[in-house]
Amino acid sequence: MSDLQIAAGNSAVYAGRRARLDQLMQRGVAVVPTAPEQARNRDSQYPYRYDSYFYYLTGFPEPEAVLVLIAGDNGRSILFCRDKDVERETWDGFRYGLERAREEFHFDESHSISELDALLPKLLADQPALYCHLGSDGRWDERVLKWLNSVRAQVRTGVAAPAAIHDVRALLDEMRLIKDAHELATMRRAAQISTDAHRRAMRAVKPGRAEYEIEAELLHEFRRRGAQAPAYTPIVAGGANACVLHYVRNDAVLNAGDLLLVDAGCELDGYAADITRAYPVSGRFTPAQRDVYQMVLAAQAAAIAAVRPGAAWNVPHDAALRVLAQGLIDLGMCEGSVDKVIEGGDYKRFYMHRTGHWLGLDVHDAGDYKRDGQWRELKPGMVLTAEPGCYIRAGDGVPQQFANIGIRIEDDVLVTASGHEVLTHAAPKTVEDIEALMRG
Ligand SMILES: [Mn+2]
Repeated sequence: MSDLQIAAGNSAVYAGRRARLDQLMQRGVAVVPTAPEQARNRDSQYPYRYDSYFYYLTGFPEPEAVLVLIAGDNGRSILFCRDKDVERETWDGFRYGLERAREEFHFDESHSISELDALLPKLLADQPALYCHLGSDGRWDERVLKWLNSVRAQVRTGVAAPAAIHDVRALLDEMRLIKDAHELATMRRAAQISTDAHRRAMRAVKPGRAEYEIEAELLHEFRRRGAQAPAYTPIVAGGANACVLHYVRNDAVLNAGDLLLVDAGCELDGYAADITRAYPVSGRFTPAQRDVYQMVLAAQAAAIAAVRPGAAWNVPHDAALRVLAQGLIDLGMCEGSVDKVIEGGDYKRFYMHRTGHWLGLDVHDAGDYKRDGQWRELKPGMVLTAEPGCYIRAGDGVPQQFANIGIRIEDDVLVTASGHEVLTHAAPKTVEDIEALMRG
């Protein structure tokens, strides 16, 4: 399908989300801009990526666009976007233009983006509330304040300015937290492409290859299958590099006997997959690598088993942590009881991050983890990662056979009515499955 067909086919989904936001706002105006284009250097731009909130409500992929949603009396959805421009389209490609954008994306009105500053004060007049987001882009904040001041300047003519300003993200975060059928279908496809990319990477690994060669295999599979980009910079980390949590240089040579940690997922139609696997460069785990690996795998199994409706957010993390603490004691890297290792924080030398995050349009997706000071409850339709790890640096005074073992095992887990579904199960993760794939 072409981009045009995809957009047209799904516009009812986006219109439905706008209607839900309408209901949540009841009365007032929401203003949601897409992301600006970003210069890379001189005449080069970074590949364009729309704003996730804007895209969630519109499906509209072009830069220089703003959604204005009026709830309540005279409610309607308005898109401000770029005009048709034959000259620019010759250089940069197709633009929807006002008419076509309105029709295909089911808006009630469309206006040129060049009219935004002139029209916004009129649209805000006599509205009780403005829903927008402030505080992430200073120039945007300034524009919003100008519109508000321009309405306030007309107060003596009988026009009322919005009395309340709300963060529209608070409403949208809650909506985005529960994935709808369209989102889940997209995330399943993103997961499938990404698991296949990991299988491809596993088959390509051998001593003497460079980390970037493995990265190339991942990117090749993402793109070959129609994913637009990696959802984040892939981490391809051999040996000691795996103990650097955000290692992205990916330029070292893979050595026989080392482990390779690969954290990579694609972005498909806006949605991320996020998968980590660790496997031996030579195709077989050493006994020490296997011991640590089995510990992390057991911790991940405990975390995944704890994902079910009604469980608090921290329950999977705590479950993984208990398994890791016991494992570190058994391997002689921590001392004392499980409770002592956890309460004293001794495990943090080897496990310094948490066990997961929300996943969706953003890799670290929208949504609070606590409400009123309490970890929030999991509900069907939420998607989170389960990603315990263990990172043993050579300088940590550990037995030699454990030095430079860095392992993280990460899957994407959907909360279902009866428990959970692992969206990324097709990427091998048992010792036997990994070694068998690498042999083949
Ligand atoms: Mn992750």
